[in-house]
Parts: sequence; C-alpha cells; structure tokens
Amino acid sequence: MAVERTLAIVKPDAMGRGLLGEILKRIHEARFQIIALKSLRLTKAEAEGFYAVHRGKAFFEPLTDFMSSGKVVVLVLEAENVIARWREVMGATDPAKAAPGTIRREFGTSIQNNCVHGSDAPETAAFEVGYFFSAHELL
Ligand code: FUP
Repeated sequence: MAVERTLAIVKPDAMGRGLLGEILKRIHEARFQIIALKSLRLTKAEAEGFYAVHRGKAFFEPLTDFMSSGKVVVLVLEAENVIARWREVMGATDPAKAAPGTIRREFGTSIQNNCVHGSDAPETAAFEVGYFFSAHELL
C-alpha cells in the first residue's frame, strides 16, 4: 500500500454546527497525519472552480452557494491508502445511504449538506491539494 495524501474539507454545515472537533477526533482515531490545515471562506468563484467537474448539473448552483455560505476548514491528510480510507470514514455522499457510524450518516442532513469532502482518486487529490495549498505549506 502506498502512502498517499488526500484533501479533506469540513463543510459550512459542519462548521456552523460546531462539529469541527468531532471530525478532527475521527481523523486522529483513524491515525491519519494532518500535513496542513487552514480555515477560510470560499468565494462563489472558488467554489465553482473546486467543483468544476459538476458544472452544468442541476445541483451545481445550490452546491456552490452552500460551499461559499460560511467558513470551511481544509486539510491535507496523509497515510497509507488514505484516499479510500478517508472516504470510508466519511461514508457515502447521501447520508441516508451512508454506513452506520460514518460522519455523513451520523451528522449529514442531506445529500448536499453532508458535512465533509474527500478526494476520490490520486489525480483529483493532487488537483484539490494544489487548489488550497502551496508547496511550502506541505513540507
Ligand atoms: P462525493 O465525492 O461523495 O463528495 O460526491 P460527488 O463528487 O458526487 O458530489 C460532490 C458534492 O456534490 C457532494 F458532496 C454533494 C453534492 N451533490 C449534491 O448536492 N447532489 C447530488 O445529487 C450529488 C452531489
């Protein structure tokens, strides 16, 4: 298994509901290394750029409004096989379909307001990490 990095986001719904600590606890319990972490508020244009693969879909406008509606915390996580493992900790996109015990199942309130993001492949992880962090922040 290769050591990988992935981009995680604690989304505005989770930040607004005071869930950052609970989500960080799960990251630590999973033994993922936090390589970088910061809090920011995305502009609408930044949210659109991040989710560019979904442009044109019905949920793109409400999704990018939501993602720019409040503070987020973005993190770079590192571990063996962390891309798949963080997605397991998150659970399926739709909280109603996510496995019991996952973040999205326990705290998500809709397919849009699902508390967390995680890259889905090595190529997207590289793009998404680079979207938020420069090389000197990842040393
Ligand atoms: P995921 O990788 O699990 O975050 O899921 P996707 O890349 O398919 O979707 C990205 C985000 O778009 C989801 F986190 C939530 C939002 N979305 C919707 O709001 N409605 C949908 O039908 C699908 C996705």
